[in-house]
Amino acid sequence: MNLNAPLTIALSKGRILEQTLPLLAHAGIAPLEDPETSRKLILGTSNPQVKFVIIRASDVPTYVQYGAADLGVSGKDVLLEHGGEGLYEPLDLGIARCRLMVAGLPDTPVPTSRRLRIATKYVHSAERYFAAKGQQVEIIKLYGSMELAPLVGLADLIVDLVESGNTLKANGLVALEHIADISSRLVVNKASWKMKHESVSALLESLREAVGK
Ligand code: PRT
Ligand code: MG
Repeated sequence: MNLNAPLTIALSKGRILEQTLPLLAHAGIAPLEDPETSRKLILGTSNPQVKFVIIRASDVPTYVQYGAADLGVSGKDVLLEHGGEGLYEPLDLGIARCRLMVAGLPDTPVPTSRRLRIATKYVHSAERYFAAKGQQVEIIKLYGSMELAPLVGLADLIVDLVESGNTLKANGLVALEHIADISSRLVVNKASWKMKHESVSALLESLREAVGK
């Protein structure tokens, strides 16, 4: 692919990188080093106009919002928390699919003397979900291992991502309510969309083809 402007793409290690690389390969873009093992945070690619920045999944929208990357790949769960300011979200890549769910121990009693406690990394999504149901809850922000919270009495319920359900099952928890279907999206900085439109749309069209829609 001939690009007339340089493009920086923000990606995170793990399942997003793994599942995005085949799509980028369709556009003739392959990293010059293995991003999973390299310690470099900026990687060149087979297209001299394209480089990758390798960052935390939850930081991708921020890099793209501020134009430190022109494009990125981000889970819808992360975008819902970020709010999507300064970004376009032109393509659902259909990868890293899972569901955002409410989960808990089977037969969780509804507390009568206090509000229901919800442990989650997804504070905004959880707040919105329970507010829409008219339910007053107390949100407890955690950064990981949400499944532990109901087991040790930190929270009544959790809001977390569920893929196979194995993590819930291994901890004696059950999925109770479905909040949203999640997949990863291509995000584009709004200024790059305008200023580098030819290059951005060439890449977008190639990815759209790779995704098959
Ligand atoms: O690095 P940082 O902590 O910021 O991000 P991260 O650790 O969340 O990154 P990563 O690579 O784990 O996840 C990146 C994205 O993948 C997420 O933002 C989601 O959009 C998507 N994704 C898809 C998932 C899952 N499936 C998933 N199963 N992210 C996390 N999980 C976890 C989930 O939180 C739970 O602990 O896997 C566990 C459940 O899996 P099952 O199969 O046991 O149900
Ligand atoms: Mg993780």
